[in-house]
Amino acid sequence: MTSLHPRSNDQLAAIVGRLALAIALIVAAVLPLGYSILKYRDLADYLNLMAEVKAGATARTLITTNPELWPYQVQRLEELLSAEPILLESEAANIRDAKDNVLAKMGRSPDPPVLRRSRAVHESGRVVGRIEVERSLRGLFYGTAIAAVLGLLLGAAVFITLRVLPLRALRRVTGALEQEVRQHELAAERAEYLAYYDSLTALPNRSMFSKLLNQAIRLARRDGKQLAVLFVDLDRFKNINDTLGHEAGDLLLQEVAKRLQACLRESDTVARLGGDEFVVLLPALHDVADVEVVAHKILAATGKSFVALGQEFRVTASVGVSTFPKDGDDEQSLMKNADIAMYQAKEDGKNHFQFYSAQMNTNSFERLALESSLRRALDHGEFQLHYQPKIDARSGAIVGIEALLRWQHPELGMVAPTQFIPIAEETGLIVSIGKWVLKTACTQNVAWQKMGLPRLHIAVNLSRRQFSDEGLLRDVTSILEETGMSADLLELEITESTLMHDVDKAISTLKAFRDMGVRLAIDNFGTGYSSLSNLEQFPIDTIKIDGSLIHDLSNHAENRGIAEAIIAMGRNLSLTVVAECVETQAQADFLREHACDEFQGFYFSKAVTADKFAELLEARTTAAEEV
Ligand SMILES: Nc1nc2c(ncn2[C@@H]2O[C@H](COP(=O)(O)OP(=O)(O)OP(=O)(O)O)[C@@H](O)[C@H]2O)c(=O)[nH]1
Ligand SMILES: [Mg+2]
Repeated sequence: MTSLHPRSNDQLAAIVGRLALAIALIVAAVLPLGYSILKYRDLADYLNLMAEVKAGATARTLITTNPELWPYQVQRLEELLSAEPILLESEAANIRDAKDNVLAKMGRSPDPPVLRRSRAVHESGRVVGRIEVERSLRGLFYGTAIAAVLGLLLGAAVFITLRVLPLRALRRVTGALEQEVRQHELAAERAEYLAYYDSLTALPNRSMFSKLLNQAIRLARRDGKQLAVLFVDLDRFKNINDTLGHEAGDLLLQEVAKRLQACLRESDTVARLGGDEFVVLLPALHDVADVEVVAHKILAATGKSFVALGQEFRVTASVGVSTFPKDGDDEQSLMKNADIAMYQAKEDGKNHFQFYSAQMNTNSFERLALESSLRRALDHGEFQLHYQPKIDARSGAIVGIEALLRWQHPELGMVAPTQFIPIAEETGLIVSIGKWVLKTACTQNVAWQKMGLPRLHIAVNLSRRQFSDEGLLRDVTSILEETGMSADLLELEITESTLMHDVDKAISTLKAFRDMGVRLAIDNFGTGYSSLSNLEQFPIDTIKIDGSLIHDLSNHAENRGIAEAIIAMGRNLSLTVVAECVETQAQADFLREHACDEFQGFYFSKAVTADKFAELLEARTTAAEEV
């Protein structure tokens, strides 16, 4: 296909033209030349014949005549000549004697140039004279001239035919081929478009962005300039798809694409990486402060309301920024770090922008490492449960247990739950980890009872994801069956924020547990989600005052007020009120004074292993018996 270059077409046309000219010239030359050669030959043959005939006739006459007398017989000779075929006007015939003198002549001397042919006349074996026939060549010249004109005309016709027709055919063929080539080019352009552009928004895609970014990095490096990469991800975009449908989601993405383009300069690039994720390149930055201006513009542009399918709604975006050369000097690190910064912006509450910092990377590396080892932790038996006693505020006896998850990482040592629970929650691993916790706690409690230790209820924490997991009720039921622990010995602790997430669903789940006989506690109570008044609607047995309130009891009158109110209300609702994180005598005294039911905290005991807990329980039981 590439051989159909316009230049090669021109070359072909030139060759055809030259060939046509050569053939036309040959035709133009051959016609007069052929004519003149043939005519000349005819003429020469004719003159030869004439001379022959006349010579024969003359010789016959001479047989009866004495050549010596010839000069006197001119009359007779002329008669001889004219007795032969009539000469044309342009022809003449002569009789010459042996000395070449003209003896007799017939006809007017023809106009020059003249073609002559002669024959010797013999007499008794001796040449006695010659017969000469001549003819003017002018006729031949005129004929040749006419043939030349005709030749030229024919040559011209040949030239035109040979030159125009093949070119027209060539043009037809090349036209068809060019069309085919064009179609191929269009298909190639389309393929290139699909390879480098996003079909939904018509923005450049990841591959195109990668090219542009690499180019911009090279230029910035050469010119000693900076550049910025901004990752833009819409916040809670899934909600839009879920509530308004995928089609509205698509319209929104298209609108966001337009708005992003509109708030950028022509030299900037915006691309769609996929889903609700866009990326912006600000090349050749003079000042990093300019990035903030653009980031604000992006947030403002996405934050304005949208109308889709007749409904008005809003979305926000989170933006992460990395700059060259500070945060990375190649495509990969700039993209990764902008992504990390964007993640951080999401973590920090979304709807804002965040510049990358090296600290984030450490966090995300750690996070990544934790995530992958967390996946193996269950199979490798790296989880343990520690048990913390709940103490009766008045008697000081152990009246309950809380099972607390610990992760003994093979390299990192003990990993705090605050570090890994959010990851387990996000990755969904929490569901299987949660089942393990439940089963282990129940098994352990049953084992202690078999050892003759008191019958205590054991509390297990449920995370938000576990609580909303469809299989939770089924799992709890089967674990109780498997381990043989009585349902009334199990207490499930759910945080206040989990309950408030979807109140109706929470109430129905809690009721189902209540029907099974399982106890329910609200954990971390008092951190501000629910008002005390709506506590009534939840079928619960226990509220646990959040540790942060207890911690600041002595310094904050406000906290003391809240704690007092919680305890009072708990009593009103006949709930058991447990104070978490009790660490000092003063805290214990205050709580006891206000009739808090149970304590948990370092003041009595930290969370310990199963063996230690058994010892603790045994010691307390013995002490109580002795009293
Ligand atoms: N309508 C539409 N939705 C898409 C498209 N591609 C991906 N999505 C959806 O976009 C959502 C992107 O999810 P995320 O950005 O991870 O989640 P999010 O809901 O925006 O939450 P955050 O970003 O964490 O605030 C997913 O629900 C995808 O199903 C698309 O082409 N059209
Ligand atoms: Mg998103």
